[in-house]
Amino acid sequence: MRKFKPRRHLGQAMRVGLAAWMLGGFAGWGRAADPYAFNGSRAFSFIERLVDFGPRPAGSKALAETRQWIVGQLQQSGWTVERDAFTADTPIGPLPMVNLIAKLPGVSRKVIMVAGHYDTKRFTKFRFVGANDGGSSAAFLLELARILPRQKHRFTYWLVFFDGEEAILHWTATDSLYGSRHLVARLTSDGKLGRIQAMILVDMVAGNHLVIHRDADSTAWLNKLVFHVADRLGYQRYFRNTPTAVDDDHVPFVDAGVSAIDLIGLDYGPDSPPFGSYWHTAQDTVQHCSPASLTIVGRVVLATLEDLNHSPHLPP
Ligand code: 1BN
Ligand code: ZN
Repeated sequence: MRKFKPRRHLGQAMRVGLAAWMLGGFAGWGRAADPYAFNGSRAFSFIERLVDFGPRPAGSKALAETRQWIVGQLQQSGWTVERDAFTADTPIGPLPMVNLIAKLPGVSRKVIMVAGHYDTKRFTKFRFVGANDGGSSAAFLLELARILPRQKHRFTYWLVFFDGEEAILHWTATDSLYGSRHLVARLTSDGKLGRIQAMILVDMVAGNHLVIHRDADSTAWLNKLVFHVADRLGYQRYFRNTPTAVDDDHVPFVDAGVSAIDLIGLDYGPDSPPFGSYWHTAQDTVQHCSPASLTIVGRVVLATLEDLNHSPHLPP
């Protein structure tokens, strides 16, 4: 893996890493954490923090507080953050929504986007904290935000946190995907959509029992690449070549001609596949999430980004 830090920092990092490895090795604590690797435990701790904000539906005070915290984390990691604010026309009236776009310039102005949603579905009859559904995607992006600035990369990276992925009442073409539909419209009118070479969407990637089916609506070459990377890493058990189509934030991008893939862990909970019995219930809690699942998806996404950065098939 190519590192981006000056040699002085690398030397220091290596000395610290070596000392920690020796300490860990001698004490029998196993290998020290690689600072350039995706740390599922740290991502899991971000989920715990997000859940502490409580239910986070679009337009809520809790989501505004969550957003402020996310922006602080991204800025600490060295990203420039843009707020894409808009008013969504929903079945319960106009709601203020805000997508967050964190940017990290590369050698090229062409963009690789990694995205997820940070809102949780609005439920009135029970308390829904969305540890996996809404929490895992935001936490995943925050962990990536800590790693990517340390790596050499050809493309500009955008980490996008979508607001209003969830239906306010019942999922329809107009009551869902508010943030992604808005961003596609804005980038189209700004003439910037064509800069995006690939979009990788993550959703529900922390469930204890991780299974990612091949999404039939995703772009074929990206599916092929990501599932090939998962094979290479020995993760065939988790990335299954069983085509399943799910409406999610990648669809407005695919429809607008952007190459995009959805990595969504549908089998969340013991029964009722393909969605799992914890999905959209009070059972979507940290107890049903696992750092190991986040690590698996994190490794696959990081290795995919590495492949994309070295792909001769993408424009410079
Ligand atoms: C994912 C998480 N989705 C909602 N929360 C998208 C979805 C759309 C899932 C339709 C099932 C059906
Ligand atoms: Zn949901």
